[in-house]
Amino acid sequence: MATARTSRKADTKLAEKYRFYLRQMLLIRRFEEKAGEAYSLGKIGGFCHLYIGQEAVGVGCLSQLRPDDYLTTTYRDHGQALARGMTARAVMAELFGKATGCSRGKGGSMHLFDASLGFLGGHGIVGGHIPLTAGIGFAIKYRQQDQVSVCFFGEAAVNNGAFHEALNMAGIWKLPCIFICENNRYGMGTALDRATSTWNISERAASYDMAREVVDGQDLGEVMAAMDRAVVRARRPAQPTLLEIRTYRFVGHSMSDPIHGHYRTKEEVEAHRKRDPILIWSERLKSEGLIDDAGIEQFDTEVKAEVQDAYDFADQSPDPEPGELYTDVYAPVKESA
Ligand SMILES: Cc1ncc(C[n+]2csc(CCOP(=O)(O)OP(=O)(O)O)c2C)c(N)n1
Ligand SMILES: [Mg+2]
Repeated sequence: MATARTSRKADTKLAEKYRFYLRQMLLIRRFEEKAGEAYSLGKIGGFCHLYIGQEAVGVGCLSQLRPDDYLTTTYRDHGQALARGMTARAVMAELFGKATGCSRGKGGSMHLFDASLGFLGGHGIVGGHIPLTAGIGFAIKYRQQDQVSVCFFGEAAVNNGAFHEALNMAGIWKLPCIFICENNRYGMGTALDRATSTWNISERAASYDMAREVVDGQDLGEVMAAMDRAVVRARRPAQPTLLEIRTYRFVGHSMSDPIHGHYRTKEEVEAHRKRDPILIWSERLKSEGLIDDAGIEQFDTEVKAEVQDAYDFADQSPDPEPGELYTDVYAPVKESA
């Protein structure tokens, strides 16, 4: 993990970071389990797409960004919001549609947003946000800055013209963009529901002038390394990248979709669960002597408490005032006197 030449101090810092990433993945897992529970109890309305199984993608990619970088994502956005530093309270309250949520209760699960974190949504239209990412990249380049513009989307988005237009322009204009395809093998509601390993997203983008990598999305170390390379390429002078990160969601597409039995078998899901990103990273840290079972247990206890606190906070928070229908969610919140 650390080379023999790195100092003991640097080693400790790295170890702390690696443990923190494990904690973040655990936080996302427990948060999503609680969100599923809250949905079943009728606390959350509308759609709710969980990130269980894909945690290493969000945590690994966002671990390589600076605070002033930007990202956009899909409706499957809770995990990335937490990994970017949004509090569990702000996310859970948004899921509950409460005034204390990150979008003041007006966005819900699919529209998490926090400009102060460069987290520019949470978008419900498949592929619709990919051109926004190119636009953000263009703005960065126009202002001669060195941030990067990152975008997460599912593999079904490559059937959408917006994907091709955005990647083409990003390649031509050399925009500081990183397009992250979370290839979880299923895009519900598309004609390709049953297609699995034949999907090769990277090859479908072969004509665009950018770097492309295929990455094992269950291995946090692999995700971090690929994202590190992409970020180095994207900062000035910019070269865009398409990362096809292969992963798997362990639960249904949304709360109305069964885990298995409809378009995938129980055996298939069980086989993928063996490559749980949290287990893989835990084993790696244990084998490096960076954590033990008691340490992992302690993280789990902490994040469960954090998630319970978020749930209670969301449950007890007020609904938005009716007058909020006429206000701009992106306008700064007025300080109360
Ligand atoms: C333009 C558009 N068409 C259809 C839908 C309905 N829809 C919602 S999610 C989804 C599947 C997307 O799958 P994928 O991009 O692989 O992401 P995943 O859900 O697997 O994370 C579809 C077709 C939509 N939201 N937007
Ligand atoms: Mg998919």
